[in-house]
Amino acid sequence: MTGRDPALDPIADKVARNERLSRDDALALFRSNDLLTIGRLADEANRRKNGDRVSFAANQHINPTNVCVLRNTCVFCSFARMPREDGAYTRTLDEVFAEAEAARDNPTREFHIVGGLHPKLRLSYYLEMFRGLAARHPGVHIKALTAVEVAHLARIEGMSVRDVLVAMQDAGVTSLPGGGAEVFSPAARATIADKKLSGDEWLAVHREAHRLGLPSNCTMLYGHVETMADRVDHLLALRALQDETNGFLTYIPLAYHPDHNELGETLGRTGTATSGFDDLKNIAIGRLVLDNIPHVKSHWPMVTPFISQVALTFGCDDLEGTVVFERVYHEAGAGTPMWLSYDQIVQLIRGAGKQPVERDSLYRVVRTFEDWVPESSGLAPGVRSQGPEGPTFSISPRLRAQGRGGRRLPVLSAVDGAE
Ligand code: V47
Repeated sequence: MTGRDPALDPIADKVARNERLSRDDALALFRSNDLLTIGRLADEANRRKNGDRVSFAANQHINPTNVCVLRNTCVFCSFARMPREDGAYTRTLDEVFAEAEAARDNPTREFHIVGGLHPKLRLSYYLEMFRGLAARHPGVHIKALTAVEVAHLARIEGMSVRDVLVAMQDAGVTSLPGGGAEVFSPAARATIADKKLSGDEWLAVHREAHRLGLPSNCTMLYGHVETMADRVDHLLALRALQDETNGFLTYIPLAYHPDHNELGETLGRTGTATSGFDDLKNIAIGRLVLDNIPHVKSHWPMVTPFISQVALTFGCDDLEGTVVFERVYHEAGAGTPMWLSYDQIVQLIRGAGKQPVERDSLYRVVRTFEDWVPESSGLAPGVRSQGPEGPTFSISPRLRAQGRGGRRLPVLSAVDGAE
């Protein structure tokens, strides 16, 4: 239905009383098209936690390799390559350190490091990378390795997940990114992420990290083959772990991009994107259901800076940062910029009538902007007007979406991802 949805009335009462929403409430929200009510309720819940503040980090994404043992089976990803496939790359440590030089003499506070599951790169490569980055950029947090990368390293090293996390922490990692949390339901996973971590395994890595005092982010990939019930169960699993550990900092809904991957071709969705309507719903419902996670982040490279700006009145209080060069979604067809300048982000937040707050990886305040006037150049001191250039900062998308020679992808018949 469209227009005002009476099914949301009891949920509005619960939000007003600051009461936890049930599974049925969450389903009713996903099934409703009353976007303005959903957004208003999420805005109410967000204001209670975060007021008018909207945070962002000046960050730089680094993807050390795109070679991935899941290239043939993880059918929604466009980033992975076989070792000898066109476009495959693995950076030497010196190349990573050279790329990280883009963080010098500007406000960068976070390296966001994720990549493929390389069959041969050992834990020592990553530990040396973290130590080298920490020594060269002592003011920059290292947010590194998704749960699936941590589990892969544990497997090839014959170590426990806990010991890998302890080694990462000793080498300077201060938090974990939220990726690799593909919808947890076995049915969706059978289609999109054969052989990848199960939901329970993903949660177990984050549980272990939280116990060690390493906070992390959590995500949900949406807009592919998942059902509304899958979305709800995914959010409830994140909420349950947060009740147990309180280690999640922020929740980030990840909008599926269908270009140059097998799933996108099979679904006939190449060249499309999730709808702005669904992007805003996912932000808002995430805010409403995840009542125990302090922040909800909108990832502008996936949903556009415009939707991210609107999301700030739909329950979102955190924006992905400067990024400096985004590969994962741009390989999958995202038409957004590869980076935004610090000033563009501040202006985006101000343009929504909110108070920008620059934060570090752990959500500690770095800077507020009460007296801030953009320089005549439009840029704050130390902020580049251009993104970095050179071969490291360019992308050539895959030539072949398919990883598996001619086998048919078991796409579910009961797809209500777009309902
Ligand atoms: O794990 C892969 C997703 C994730 C596609 O913690 C795709 O602050 C959409 O971890 N379409 C990696 N999504 C990114 C990630 C992340 C991103 C932003 C912020 C944070 C954070 C973490 O990207 C993967 C996977 O879930 N992904 N392929 C695709 N075609």
